[in-house]
Amino acid sequence: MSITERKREIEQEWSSCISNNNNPLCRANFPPNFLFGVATSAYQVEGACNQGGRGPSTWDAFSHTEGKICDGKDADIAVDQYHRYKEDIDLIAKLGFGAYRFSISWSRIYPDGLGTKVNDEGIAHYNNLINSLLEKGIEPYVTLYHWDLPLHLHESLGGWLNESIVKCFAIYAETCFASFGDRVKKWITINEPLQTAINGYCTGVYAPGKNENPSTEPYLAAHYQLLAHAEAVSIYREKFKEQQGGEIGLVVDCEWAEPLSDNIEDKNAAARRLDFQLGWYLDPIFYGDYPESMQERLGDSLPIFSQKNKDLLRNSVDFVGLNHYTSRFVRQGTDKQNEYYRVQEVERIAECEGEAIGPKAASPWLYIVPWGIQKVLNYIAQRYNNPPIYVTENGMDDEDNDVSPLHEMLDDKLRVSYYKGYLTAVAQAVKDGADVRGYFAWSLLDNFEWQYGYTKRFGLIYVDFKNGLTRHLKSSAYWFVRFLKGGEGKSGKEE
Ligand code: PNW
Repeated sequence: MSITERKREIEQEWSSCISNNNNPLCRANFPPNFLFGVATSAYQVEGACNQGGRGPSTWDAFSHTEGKICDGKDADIAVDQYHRYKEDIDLIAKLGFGAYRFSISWSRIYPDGLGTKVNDEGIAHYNNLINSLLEKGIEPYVTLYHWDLPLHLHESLGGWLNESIVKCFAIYAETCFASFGDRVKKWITINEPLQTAINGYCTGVYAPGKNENPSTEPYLAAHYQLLAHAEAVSIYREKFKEQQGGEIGLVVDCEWAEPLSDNIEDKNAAARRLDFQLGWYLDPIFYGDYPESMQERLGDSLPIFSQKNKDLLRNSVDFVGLNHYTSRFVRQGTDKQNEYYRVQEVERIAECEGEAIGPKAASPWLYIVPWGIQKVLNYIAQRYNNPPIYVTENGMDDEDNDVSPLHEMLDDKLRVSYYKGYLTAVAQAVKDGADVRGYFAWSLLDNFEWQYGYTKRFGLIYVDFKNGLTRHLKSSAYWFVRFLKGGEGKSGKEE
């Protein structure tokens, strides 16, 4: 079947499903207690890399290595949220969001990661951030690890490839629970362990940039991230949960994999693709081991869980965090792109014979496919017995551009339509019965987009990097203001 035919089929299904429901999209399409927030991560926004006693992270070293970041930039200053957090919190409040998902920089708490001496200035910074959020009625959702590993842990132990990192993470997590848990009620251990495993240890496009052992290291790095997650959760539940009354989860990411045709090879390929993204992390947590398809294909390259590991992992989430941006058609085939796809024996298709799965955003991997998020949410609900889910990231990027005047850059019509489409699909998944409790837009503001530096802009708020990092609301920010107030959220900037 051609991509054009398959796409037409799905889009017909999708539009009839939407037109059967109350349009246009508005806040009232979601349950009254459904939470809306915005998200960022420490390395991408904080800056102040040598201030406040922070130790270096693997991302500092990586971004300072020539050729790793496409515009040659780093996040030494980023958008300077370390100093401007009050201004940014005022903006979150002005937009009307009820929650802010941010991450703690591990090397601000323990500069060398070893967990011997805590950095009080780091603790003080996050206390200020958390207290300022609470003063404005904004709930903190705190990620402990969003990719910025203390450099010393990489250099001395080999980072995520060494089992002793589990203990280091546990000490760091415990310090955070003890210091902030009286006020933080939602914890996320690790952000997207998949991206760390693949981009950090297979393709090497993320820190620490390893690609020498692509058929083994990603699986080790994933294994120790899972064990570190489970250890932190067990500490939280044993020592803090009863008194503090919070919840803890893991954030996974998944592009939807839609079989290109109804034939069994393509359906199996799509199922494997989901196993190699989601099942890799969620099967050990909900079912006690890696998916069978991974065990079969990876053999000895896939580490083995001891009975003790399995017991610790089992049910180690109070909620699932899902980061979702895009989708692909999938068929059985040999994708030569890298070892990770080769072993899955899947071919991912975004464009074929001039037809794409959806309109393109700026990042080469990001196609706009609103129906995909409904399918991922329903898939998680079905496969894992309907756990509580938060969409912890969703959004799209525009290309940075030196030519267009500011007012044009601010009028981000495509982003408004992205959010309308994806939120419609989330509301639909809720109606289908998925237990989705909240949704976080990525991102509050333009920031350091990893290997793309500052060339990609994901923000609801524009950051003017040439004029003192001033913040300017985009049309999408105004759209959220109206949507969150309960209006219809028509596009454009009318206020
Ligand atoms: C997420 N993919 O990463 C991260 O959590 C954010 O820090 C990041 O800024 C955001 O998405 C936008 O990129 C992803 O290729 C990166 O499918 C790449 C993919 C998915 C998620």
